[in-house]
Amino acid sequence: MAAKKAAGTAAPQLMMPWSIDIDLVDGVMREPDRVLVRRASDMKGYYKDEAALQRLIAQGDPVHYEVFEKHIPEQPGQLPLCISKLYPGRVGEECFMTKGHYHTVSGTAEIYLCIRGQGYMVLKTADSKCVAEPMKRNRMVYVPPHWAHRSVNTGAEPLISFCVYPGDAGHNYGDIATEGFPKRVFIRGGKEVIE
Ligand code: PAN
Ligand code: ZN
Repeated sequence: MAAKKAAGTAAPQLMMPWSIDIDLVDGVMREPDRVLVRRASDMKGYYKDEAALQRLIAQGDPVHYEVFEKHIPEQPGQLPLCISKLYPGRVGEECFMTKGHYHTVSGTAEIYLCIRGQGYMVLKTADSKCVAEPMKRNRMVYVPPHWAHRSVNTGAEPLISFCVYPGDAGHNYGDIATEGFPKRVFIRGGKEVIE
């Protein structure tokens, strides 16, 4: 017997299954619905050497990273996914990095599967525990609940990851913009320095 619907109540919209091509060698999502682009000028206040960042902006304001996304509703039960592509480069001696964020629903985790490049995922808690997990092709970083996370590119090619997180996670950039991360990643004399 068909269930009775209350008068005037619309049936919830059923999402249809779908699929896309993701090139796991080059780290390219074929048909993104949205591409978020962050340039040097979007990164004011994030790097240690603000004067070096200003010079970079004046010299052409290069793209720091791009995020390729499918449209997936930000609702509990959904699994938004993206390709995060962080370009190589330095601001002074500091390696290009993403802004980093906690999730708005802080108790939500995330999976980062690194497809290309090399670098670190720098993670921190509100009480300033800080860990740098290496990222390289075929390495998966598990971001547990309550850890802010930022990727850092120490190499010469883009650092590309496939990311999946809960639909209700959200992005809280404000707290990291205020707190910063206790550790930064530099290249000095050809060597990686985390301090
Ligand atoms: C990723 C990040 C992406 C860009 O999809 O959003 O790498 O980094 P920022 O958001 O810190 O600028 C993710 O962690 N989503 O939750
Ligand atoms: Zn995240």
